[in-house]
Amino acid sequence: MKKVIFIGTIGCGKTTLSQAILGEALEYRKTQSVEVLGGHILDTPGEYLELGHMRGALMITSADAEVIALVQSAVEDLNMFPPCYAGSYAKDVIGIVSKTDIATEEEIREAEDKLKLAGVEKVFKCSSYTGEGVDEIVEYLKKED
Ligand SMILES: Nc1nc2c(ncn2[C@@H]2O[C@H](COP(=O)(O)OP(=O)(O)OP(=O)(O)O)[C@@H](O)[C@H]2O)c(=O)[nH]1
Ligand SMILES: [Mg+2]
Repeated sequence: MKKVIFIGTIGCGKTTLSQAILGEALEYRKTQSVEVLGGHILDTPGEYLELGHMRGALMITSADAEVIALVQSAVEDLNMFPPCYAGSYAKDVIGIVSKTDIATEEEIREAEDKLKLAGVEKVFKCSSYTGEGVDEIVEYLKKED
């Protein structure tokens, strides 16, 4: 499976999605620093995106990943991804809308728009709670170029 790095705001669901992808029990654990989960997922703390001065750390950490995944919660208005942010990574950048189980269609569309403005190539929509959309992400990560 390709190495992926999850980038998104505090509480957008990166760690929970990592657990869902790895087939682990979903349990809340605040991410304090960059963690490697299951050998191929780089999970980052939301602070790295939200605090401007930590963004450089995301760039450096992403050097180890083959796929950059920008995660946007469908139930959060905040958009922390600058326009064309994806272009600053010279890699595959995908978007993931999380928490679709508690969002309206419109909220999901708005989250998708935020990711598209950030310049992602492809958007996945998922819920770690129901598992909806998680397999598609796994398939993408398994696919060889
Ligand atoms: N309803 C719903 N809640 C979710 C989903 N994914 C995560 N959550 C909840 O959102 C909260 C934050 O999830 P985390 O996975 O810890 O978020 P994170 O992005 O890792 O946050 P940081 O580690 O602080 O950067 C937790 O209470 C989760 O249970 C989901 O798909 N649906
Ligand atoms: Mg986390």
